Amino acid sequence: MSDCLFCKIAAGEIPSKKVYEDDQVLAFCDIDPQAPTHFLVIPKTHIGSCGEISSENSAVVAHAFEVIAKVARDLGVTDFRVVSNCGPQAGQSVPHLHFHVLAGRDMTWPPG
Ligand code: DGP
Repeated sequence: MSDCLFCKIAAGEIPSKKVYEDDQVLAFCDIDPQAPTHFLVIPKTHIGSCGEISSENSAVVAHAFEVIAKVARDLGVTDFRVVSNCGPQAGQSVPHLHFHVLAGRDMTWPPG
């Protein structure tokens, strides 16, 4: 999508601090970190949110979770939280599927 912020980051049109990249996904540091480690993993293809995951596109979602585990291992992180906000009421501000990965501090439950 031409007007999507994360599509532009995936395409390299907007700079980001990358922690991992391959042909399917990009992982990069969140601009407003909520924990000592806070990166986002996005599919390079546009999927609006978790609500748009289907059998047609779920392979990239599975791959994103492999990448989450790999990046966590590479960073030496063993305890972490994965969050995906779906829709504005749930706190989604960027309408391109992304998984927050947060680590390095105690987490509370339930999330606010
Ligand atoms: P959410 O609110 O769940 O849709 O998460 C969107 C996240 O994206 C939020 O934590 C801040 C981050 N973010 C927004 N704009 C940018 C940007 O231009 N660069 C980076 N690195 N992160 C961004």
